[in-house]
Amino acid sequence: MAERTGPSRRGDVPRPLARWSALCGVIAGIVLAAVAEVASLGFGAASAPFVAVGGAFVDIVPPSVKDLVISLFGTWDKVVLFASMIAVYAAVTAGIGRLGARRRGLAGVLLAGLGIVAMVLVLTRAQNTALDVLPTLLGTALAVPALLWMLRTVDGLEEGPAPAADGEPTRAWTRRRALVGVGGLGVAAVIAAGVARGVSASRETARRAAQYVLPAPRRAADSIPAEAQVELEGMPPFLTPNGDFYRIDTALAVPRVDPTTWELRVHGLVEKELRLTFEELLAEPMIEKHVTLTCVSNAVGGDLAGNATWLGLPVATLLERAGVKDGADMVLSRSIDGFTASTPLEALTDERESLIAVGMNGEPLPAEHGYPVRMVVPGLYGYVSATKWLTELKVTRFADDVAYWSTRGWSERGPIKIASRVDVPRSFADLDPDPDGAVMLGGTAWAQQRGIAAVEVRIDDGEWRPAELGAEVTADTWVQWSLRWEDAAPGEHTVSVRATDGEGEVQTDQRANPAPDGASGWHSVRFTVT
Ligand SMILES: Nc1nc2c(c(=O)[nH]1)N[C@H]1C(S)=C(S)[C@@H](COP(=O)(O)O)O[C@H]1N2
Ligand SMILES: [Mo]
Repeated sequence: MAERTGPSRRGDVPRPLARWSALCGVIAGIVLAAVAEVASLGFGAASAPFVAVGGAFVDIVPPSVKDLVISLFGTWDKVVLFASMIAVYAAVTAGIGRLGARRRGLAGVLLAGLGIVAMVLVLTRAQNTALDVLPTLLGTALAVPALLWMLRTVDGLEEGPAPAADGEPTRAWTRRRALVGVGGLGVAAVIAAGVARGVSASRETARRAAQYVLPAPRRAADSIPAEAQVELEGMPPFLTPNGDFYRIDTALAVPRVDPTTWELRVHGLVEKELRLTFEELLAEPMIEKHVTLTCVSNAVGGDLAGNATWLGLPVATLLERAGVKDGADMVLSRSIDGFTASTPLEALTDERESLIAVGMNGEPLPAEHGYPVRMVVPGLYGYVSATKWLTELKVTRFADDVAYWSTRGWSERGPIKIASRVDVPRSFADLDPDPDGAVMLGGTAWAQQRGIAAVEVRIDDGEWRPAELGAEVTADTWVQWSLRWEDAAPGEHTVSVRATDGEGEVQTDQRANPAPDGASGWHSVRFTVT
């Protein structure tokens, strides 16, 4: 075999041994993660080390990185994060293993150190208790001896020429046995980790299916007229189905909140502190509203916006009951996972009727969207208002408290900017004109709280033409638009769109990035008329 002929040396470790040792490091890393994954099934979802390390990473990355990742990968951000973490983890553990070819003890110490770092990060997660370090501790406690054993085994492979003596295993035999042992351990660990992930995913699904009966609203939302939906292939549905609703949050494991033990605490600058159980909340008079949520990270033309019918209790009801003290100007809402949002007090007490929501499109909130209770505040970006897995409302002042994203470079207030986008055609699509030589264009526009008064469309460098608007349902929902372009000339074109809100403000063409307070600029799409 080639690797046996001339031992090409790096340091004094033969290259094949270096490769074997690196592989041992990677497998020991997998053992650590797999044991911890399996053990974490008996603990909280955020006790799995990858989830905790990823969560800590999300909390410390600068906003520009978050912005970049979301603009590149949208709601795939979490998949990208996990894939990068696995790549980094494989590289680090390979390095540890490689080092172990010469210094076995040091490799063991480094791997243990890696486990300890993960344990510290597990402890920093808001949902975790001290017990949640146990899965990682167990994983580390098994991975270190496994690493030492593997390193010893592969080292034996390189120890001098070992001609087969009588009754002595041949070199080939030893090699095969080592390969089976080390490889088998790796395969078993991968399978165990996969099964554990699968079990925790199916638990998620089972939990999602756990339903309770939502109370009937004391005041139902207006029914949505058919004309709200522009009938054009490729247009999004006016109401976004729960399964298609964009999801943006810092939670790598969806927090598991048990409604039977859930409690909402209202405190801070109030006359009387309140505590409300889930049962008590469901007994409150609920109302229903159509509201379009939008993420501040949404790029021009992006799809981080969704429209749903929400069922909930007006936040104002609780604030009134608690009695807000003079001087308060903000409510800091807190999630079970430690996320916080700073919402101006007036947005929770004025006529927009912000909700403590329990229902989304006629169903209990899906786990990803805040089960069992979240906030829905018309007119403000999600990061300053739409706290999911809500547990606490602290009445306070902007001068005294800072929310999660505001400490990471985002604006402390986040009113939603006017936005409009082209949904049909998609970029670089080919459009066939109809028999009369026309093509249909369509899209969506929103300016929550002000409403959309007009949408204009420009083709190439032509005049702005008024688009036809679908029925406006409320000022807090998006509006669909369409334009029939007569005499569409064959060839390449660019369509641009801009909206005017209910207060007469025309959407600016001034380009701004999402950070620190939302993107602006006109959306354009290039397409070809065939
Ligand atoms: N607990 C918690 N709530 C959160 C967030 C979060 O990271 N954690 N993200 C907010 C942001 S930035 C947005 S845009 C909305 C998105 O809500 P959705 O995922 O239901 O669409 O949730 C908000 N609520
Ligand atoms: Mo967001």
